[in-house]
Amino acid sequence: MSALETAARLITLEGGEGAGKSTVLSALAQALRGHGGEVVTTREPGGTPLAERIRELLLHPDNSDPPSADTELLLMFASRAQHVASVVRPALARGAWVLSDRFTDASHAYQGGGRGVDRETIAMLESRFVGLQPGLTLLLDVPVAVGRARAQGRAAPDRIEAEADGFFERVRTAYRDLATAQPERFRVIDASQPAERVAADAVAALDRYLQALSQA
Ligand code: Z5A
Repeated sequence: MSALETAARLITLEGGEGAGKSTVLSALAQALRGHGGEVVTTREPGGTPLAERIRELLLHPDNSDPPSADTELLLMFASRAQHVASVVRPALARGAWVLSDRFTDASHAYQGGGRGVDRETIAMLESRFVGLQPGLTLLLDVPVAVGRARAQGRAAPDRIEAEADGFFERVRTAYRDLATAQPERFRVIDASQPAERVAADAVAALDRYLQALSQA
């Protein structure tokens, strides 16, 4: 991890299913725009036309030939490599803020925690094909049952959403372990609160981060 460059203007949102990332993202984007400058909102897997096509492969519910854990990991990183090269790095280079709904921490949590891929393999891919980490990561933490109940209104679960509760419990544990290991980068938000409260806590954490940056 130490070989990664920290990009202060890269801010990421993480959390389990139904944590409310999409809901919070717009509040954060609005707050960031209030501070001036360009704000690029994006997501993973996806964020470019090619990466969005890889996303479709990853999430397609047809399980007749499901990807192995390694294939899933490599597709996540193929999508991310394209996203970093085409969107994230160019935006950072022109001085924009980049606000991403998920980034590499999701691979540590889902492919590492959820699927059991070893940490060293993921760290190697991160170091080789990403090379940077966010200055701030907001982890929207919610009990699995609460998040899954929120997401239940959807027409049909995608391939990963169709996983059992045990998978999502491992994902949640992995995310919390990442946050504990890197307290300088992570802020954990209690996402079991009402949506307005979650958004307000996220915006307050962002404001504190911006304040600290301006004094650095
Ligand atoms: N994945 C991976 O495995 N490895 C990787 O490296 C990456 C991703 C990058 C797609 O990601 C999948 O890819 C995801 C992880 C995996 N699989 N799963 N599960 P995604 O981020 O696009 O998909 P998602 O996690 O399934 O998103 P989501 O369920 O839509 O989560 P969300 O954006 O956090 O939730 P939301 O859309 O804002 O809210 C969901 C519903 O809850 C909605 O009806 C809201 O109105 C409601 N909501 C939101 N907040 C609240 C509160 N506070 N109270 C009550 N109701 C709320």
